[in-house]
Amino acid sequence: MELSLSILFAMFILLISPKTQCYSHPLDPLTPKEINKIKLTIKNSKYASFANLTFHFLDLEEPNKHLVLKWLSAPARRVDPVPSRRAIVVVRVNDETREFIVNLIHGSIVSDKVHSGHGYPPFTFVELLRASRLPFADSRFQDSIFQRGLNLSEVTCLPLTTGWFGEAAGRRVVRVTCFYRGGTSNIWARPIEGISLSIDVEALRVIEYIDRSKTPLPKIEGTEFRGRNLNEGSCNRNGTNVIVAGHEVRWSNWRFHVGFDARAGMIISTASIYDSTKREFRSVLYRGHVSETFVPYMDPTPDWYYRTFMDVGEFGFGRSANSLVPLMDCPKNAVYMNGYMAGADGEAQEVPRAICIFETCPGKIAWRHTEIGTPGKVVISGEPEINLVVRMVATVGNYDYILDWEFKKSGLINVGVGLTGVLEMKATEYNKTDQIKTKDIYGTLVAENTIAGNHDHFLTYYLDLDTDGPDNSLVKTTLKRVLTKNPGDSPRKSFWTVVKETVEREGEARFRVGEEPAELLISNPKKKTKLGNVVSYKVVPGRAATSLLAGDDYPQIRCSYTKYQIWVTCYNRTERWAGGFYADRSRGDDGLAVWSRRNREIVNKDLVVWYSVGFHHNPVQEDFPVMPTLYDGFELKPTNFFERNPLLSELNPL
Ligand SMILES: *[C@@H]1O[C@H](CO)[C@@H](O)[C@H](O)[C@H]1NC(C)=O
Ligand SMILES: *[C@@H]1O[C@H](CO)[C@@H](O)[C@H](O)[C@H]1NC(C)=O
Ligand SMILES: *[C@@H]1O[C@H](CO)[C@@H](O)[C@H](O)[C@H]1NC(C)=O
Ligand SMILES: *[C@@H]1O[C@H](CO)[C@@H](O)[C@H](O)[C@H]1NC(C)=O
Ligand SMILES: CC(=O)N[C@H]1CO[C@H](CO)[C@@H](O)[C@@H]1O
Ligand SMILES: [Cu+2]
Repeated sequence: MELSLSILFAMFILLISPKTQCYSHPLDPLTPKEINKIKLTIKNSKYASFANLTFHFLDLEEPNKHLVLKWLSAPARRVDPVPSRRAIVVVRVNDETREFIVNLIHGSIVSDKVHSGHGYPPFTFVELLRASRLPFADSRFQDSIFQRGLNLSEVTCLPLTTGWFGEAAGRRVVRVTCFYRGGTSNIWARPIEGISLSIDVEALRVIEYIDRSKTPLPKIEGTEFRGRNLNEGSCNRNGTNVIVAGHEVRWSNWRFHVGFDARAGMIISTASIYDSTKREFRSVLYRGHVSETFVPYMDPTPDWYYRTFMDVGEFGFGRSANSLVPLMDCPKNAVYMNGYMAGADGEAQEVPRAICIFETCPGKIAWRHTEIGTPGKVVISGEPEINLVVRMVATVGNYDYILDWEFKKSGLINVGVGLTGVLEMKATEYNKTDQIKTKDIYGTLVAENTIAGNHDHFLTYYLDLDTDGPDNSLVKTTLKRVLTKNPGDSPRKSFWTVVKETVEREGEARFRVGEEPAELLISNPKKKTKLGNVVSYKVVPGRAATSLLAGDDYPQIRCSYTKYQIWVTCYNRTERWAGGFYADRSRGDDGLAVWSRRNREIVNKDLVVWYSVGFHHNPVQEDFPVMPTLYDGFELKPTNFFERNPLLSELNPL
């Protein structure tokens, strides 16, 4: 009796499980089980016989936003099935790029089409690994190394993407450049200058071999950067104030979802903040993540001109995510989240501790006041800042990008980028600047025989802000100087006033930071405070940096959006990757600048803000052999969103 009951029970579970299968959030990233199911769905399709099918992109298809918002607002959302669960998959098969949509509930292919436009999907690690090994089997390369008196076993070769420079025909090619370790762990410091190989990653063939010069190898002394001890983070709070349930995070007055995928890396979704006056959560950000990066080097010479990387689209920030090191990358109170993605074979891969979440006490004052105006009394009140940080670190070749989302109880979100790691370096005959005979060395002599090249970094964020609801307008508030007209009226000759203007179309919604004294608000025209001010969030920019390249320079054609730091467009589920979906060898016919050119109306619409954190990097000697972290970022700041300072309110919404 007992036995048969339990068997019945087990059958019951089996029967009901497909139907009641539910996820804790519709934007949850794909699970390893789902990734493997997708792999099987495609491997069992008519492509079963193609042994060389490789997976290049595999991500949750973003569900329709209105369904997600409906699901979120339903009281029974923990048990309701999610609206849909579909994946976008891009493979290379039979010399073609194929795009699939896979229905995860039914395990079926919903659509299957060939990508016929320009550009290619990201490279897989397997392809890059194979390409970087290929030179070692090439006798010309062996000779070049031998002639330089170097040992082949001490050489490391690394594949670089090649960009696009007007060629008509396309091919999936990487350029391989090599370095001499000879005992150092800082391989980037000892480039074997002058050797350049172009490799067709699909045919796995060297299609061009050049050995140009015998520039000396930079010496090993001073290149090592290991040996520092780990220091504990200074903030010793024990993290019990953070609640992480699945991918959802609750902390203080904030609630948001943290996702991960191979391309964007960390993704913040459905962030809302509790308003203790209204006694409800109010939406702030529907989705935010790094959308593309652009890193052009400023060296036009043959082995360097093509270095114009788009790391997110060509490799992927998630694919480059580190397993964070406790106490070095994150303080001891951090909680961790794993990341999952598909390998080249479609099989699920885990990145343990891809994201960390921790409370931090930055030693700043959140607010304070000393009041001596009350007779016989001194009133002092205030509180220290305690914030919540969500972090990941992507290492793309030589560079390490630290990506932080810092949430504050005041409603402010600080999005920070830290650049560290090792510079991209070039060997030279010069040991001192006074030996330099050429007009330009395209960088700085950072060590003997070593030039670190000038370059830019642009990290473009996708920010689907939903200020108190999806329908928003972009309001530009400009500070205008007013001259007092009648000399008799006031001893003052001038003052400034605020002129507000709603931006009507995408064509006018692109801005350079610092060009004029203006602030950009994402306002909800239907929501006002009790006093009548329009509920808004402000985009507070960081340092000003736009691309200085000529508009018709090929890398600039591919990343033309970097001419402006801030863009606002209409929300469109498919418009997420600023440099275009197929970034490798792209030609600028997809992406932010193209979408904006449609000049859609943006008044009282669902809007997306694109913000590029930019750095012009002229390296200095302190950046050698490893760079002290360089920080920048921007803020999203509540602006007449609350009735008053939210720090004074009762916080606990739970
Ligand atoms: C190459 O290896 C040999 C044997 O280990 C060593 O003696 C020699 O110094 C190496 N040459 C260079 C340039 O590192
Ligand atoms: C965390 O810190 C609080 C206050 O210092 C303490 O009461 C609590 O026991 C600590 N919890 C853990 C898990 O260490
Ligand atoms: C640069 O230094 C190397 C040794 O590090 C030496 O062999 C070479 O002669 C020097 N070059 C010049 C131009 O001084
Ligand atoms: C959404 O974006 C895609 C790609 O840019 C475009 O083809 C489509 O027309 C857009 N849809 C709307 C409603 O604008
Ligand atoms: C079945 C098939 O085409 N296999 C090929 C896949 O690619 C590798 C590397 O190019 C070849 O060695 C296999 O023969
Ligand atoms: Cu740099």
